[in-house]
Amino acid sequence: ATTPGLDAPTWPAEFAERYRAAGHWRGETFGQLLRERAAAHPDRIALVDPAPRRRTWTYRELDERADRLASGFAARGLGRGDRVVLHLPNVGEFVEVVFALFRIGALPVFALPAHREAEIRHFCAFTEAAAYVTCDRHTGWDHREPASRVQRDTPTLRHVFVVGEPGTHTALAQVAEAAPGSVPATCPSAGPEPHELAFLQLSGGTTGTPKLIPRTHDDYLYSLHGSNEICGVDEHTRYLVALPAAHNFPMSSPGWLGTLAAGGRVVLCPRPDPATAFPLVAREGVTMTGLVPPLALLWTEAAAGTPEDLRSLELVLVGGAKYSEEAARRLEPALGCRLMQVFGMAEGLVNYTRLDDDTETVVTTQGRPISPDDEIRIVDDADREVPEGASGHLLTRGPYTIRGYWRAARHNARSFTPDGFYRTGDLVRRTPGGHLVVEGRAKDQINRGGEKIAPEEVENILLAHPAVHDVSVVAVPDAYLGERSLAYVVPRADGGPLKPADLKRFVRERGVAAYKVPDVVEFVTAFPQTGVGKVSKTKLRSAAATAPQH
Ligand code: J2J
Repeated sequence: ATTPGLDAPTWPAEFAERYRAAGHWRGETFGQLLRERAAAHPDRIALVDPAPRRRTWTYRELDERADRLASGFAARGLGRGDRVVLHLPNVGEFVEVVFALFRIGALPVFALPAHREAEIRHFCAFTEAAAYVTCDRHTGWDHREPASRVQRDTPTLRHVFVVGEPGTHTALAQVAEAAPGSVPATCPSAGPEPHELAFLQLSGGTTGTPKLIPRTHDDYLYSLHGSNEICGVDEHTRYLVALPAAHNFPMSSPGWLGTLAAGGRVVLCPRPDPATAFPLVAREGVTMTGLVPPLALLWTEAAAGTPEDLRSLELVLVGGAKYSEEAARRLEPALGCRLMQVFGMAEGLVNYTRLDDDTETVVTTQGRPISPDDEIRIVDDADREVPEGASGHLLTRGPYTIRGYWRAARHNARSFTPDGFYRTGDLVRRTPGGHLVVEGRAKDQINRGGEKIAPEEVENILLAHPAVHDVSVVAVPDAYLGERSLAYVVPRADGGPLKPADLKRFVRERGVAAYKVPDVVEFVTAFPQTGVGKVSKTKLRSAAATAPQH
């Protein structure tokens, strides 16, 4: 089924009816949810942004700010269905803007703070974005000039809003400014319907450009309520957003949106390192957070020597990449809190270990699905079910897993089965207790400590270098990150001398996120081939894994 205006396949009517009848889809929108929370407990603190000076928002203030911004956006012609590329670090304005856009039915497109001009350019062009929201400077980067260049080249991009000093653009603060008497108490335009899109999330990606994931109010809210129940999120929860707020994990598992849905308190963390995060945990009484495995490792190691009081921490969720069993065993004693593993994906399906699981299950599995209506199939290369307990490709379908990417018909035919199962590209097995264990990956992707790299994207960049004849980018095991990226390069015979640093710089200068720059570049004369004359990534990966110098 495809809904007009949705630009993506959606759930067939019989599934939608089932999910509504089961009470999964409640017919609620994010705009309404915040309004209700604000009415129920207006003076409770919803949001804390600690840096550079501590700012707080009560539920009433957040609701009012979202309304003001929504009115300002609407006055500037933004409305239902318009795409708005959002490119902000963990600052309070991020949350304000998201709820303002939810309220007018405009769709945030969640760029990551690490993204640079090349990615932003693609998101704006591909989504035909009407606006781009960014900040003046972040981690030494000035975003305003790239924004001007992107706007110059993107005809649909009518607005650039900037948090901080706007330069030639519009200050976000000005959008929310009330011309006296002109701001209505509530947002003027009709809000979105619960079955409509709420936002576009980014896929980790296996192709040259990342695919966009269309999530609806109904389906995403269901995943939040489910996650809250499993993680015990309630009004006493204080959730630290250590990872980038735009990422699906800290947004929804249970994340800052889950915490707000439960009436809890969200504490934004500007950087996830222990030196920044631990004092915040202590000062703000943080009870819960979500970390990728390399950070969980850092936190575990730093806990012993810290003068900070971490006793408020109750639960740390770890996911995004495989967490080793021995690292998992050390977390609870070191941090004095519970561990939960989470295996999720922005496309939908999220698995958690449970609070009442025994330690063995928590440290050796990646959990089980949120919903009884999450359908799991584990299949072989020919899509036949493997024997129970054997490893195979994970396919999934359910009340919060998309049926197709946004405006990607050709790719959808490959990434989804005809009956609507999403091909996750993950290799898993199921334990007798029903938990999933992630055994590997069939998709061509590098998982660099939870940051996903599509080799094809990096290969395309390197192929544009005049001295490069051919290139293949693969993952190499790394003790800290889990995986790093290695680019095997066949230089052109007439290309002149070429050093690894030249190629790394070349990738960096294309204006892409730093995590995509190959960690290692190695020159070879030819690639191993598969039977059909294609480059064998399997052989390259095993060569990379066994070569001692990596
Ligand atoms: C192994 N691989 C994992 C895990 C994700 C919660 C948590 C994570 C994400 C996420 C998310 C893994 N062990 N515990 O969206 O809500 C790999 C798999 C998966 C891919 C999805 C959430 N947890 N992975 O990481 O969309 O390969 O979402 O298919 O970024 O990360 O990546 P992403």
